[in-house]
Amino acid sequence: MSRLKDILAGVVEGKAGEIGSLVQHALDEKAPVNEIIDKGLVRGMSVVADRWKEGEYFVPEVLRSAKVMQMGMDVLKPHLAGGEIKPRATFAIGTVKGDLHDIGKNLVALMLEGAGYKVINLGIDIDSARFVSCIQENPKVQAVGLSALLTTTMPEMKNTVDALKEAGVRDRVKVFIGGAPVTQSFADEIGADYYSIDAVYAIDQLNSVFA
Ligand code: B1M
Repeated sequence: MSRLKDILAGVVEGKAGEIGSLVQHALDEKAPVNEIIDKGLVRGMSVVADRWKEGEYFVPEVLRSAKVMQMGMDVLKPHLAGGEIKPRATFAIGTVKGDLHDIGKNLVALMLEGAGYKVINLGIDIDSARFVSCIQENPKVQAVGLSALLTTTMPEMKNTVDALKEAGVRDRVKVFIGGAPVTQSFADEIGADYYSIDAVYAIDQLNSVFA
């Protein structure tokens, strides 16, 4: 669908003034919300990631595109919301300490909301104590998601799992981890319950736990 290609191009080229109406037009034309995300916004951000890798894009271009992608997601948000339905479960998510990347984490949060979960989005640079206090303060939290995009911040995932154990709350929650450098073997090594390669997979995993 050419509208999705326009959305993809809008993210890549950072068209802040146009993205909202492009996404709205796609919705008006009954494009499925997941397709607008996967084939438009997320695919656009993958192109941006490739250009960054190739040295064609620098920080300002990447930030501009990230902002445009978020603007597109904001238009979709009401169409993702689970409404008044009782949430399947409460899920707390954050990017671990030292890590400021939040595009993928926010995407996971938004898509889980859309799939009927109550999501507590803690933000970025979240230390293990904050994850612990979130679980202690919110007895309904049944799952926690940790995001890391840097190899240097992955150890913070282990610190967080260890801190949950030390605080005696580890058995109350399922721990999900994700982010570009994270792997299943790393999840096994640090004692996380699930490794989610992407947002769609995270939804499937949570749905299998909280059927
Ligand atoms: Co950064 N950065 N960055 N960056 N950045 C990477 C990650 C990098 C791979 C780029 C590269 O060099 N090729 C590299 C990391 C190298 C490494 O450690 N191996 C890198 C670096 C080095 C850095 C800095 C150190 C650069 C510098 O300053 N010298 C710096 C670090 C800042 C910090 O965090 N302390 C930095 C800064 C930035 C920006 C601020 C410019 C910007 C972030 C803006 C923002 O997030 N608000 C940025 C960006 C955008 C990227 C790239 C280009 C794109 C990341 C992204 O948003 N992808 C990235 C290159 C790349 O990944 N190829 C790169 C799109 C997003 C939808 O995918 O985040 O993978 P992703 O999320 C996916 C899955 O991973 C998964 O689901 C998501 C959706 O499907 N997932 C989860 C993620 N979290 C999950 C949690 C879950 C489940 C699934 O819980 C249940």
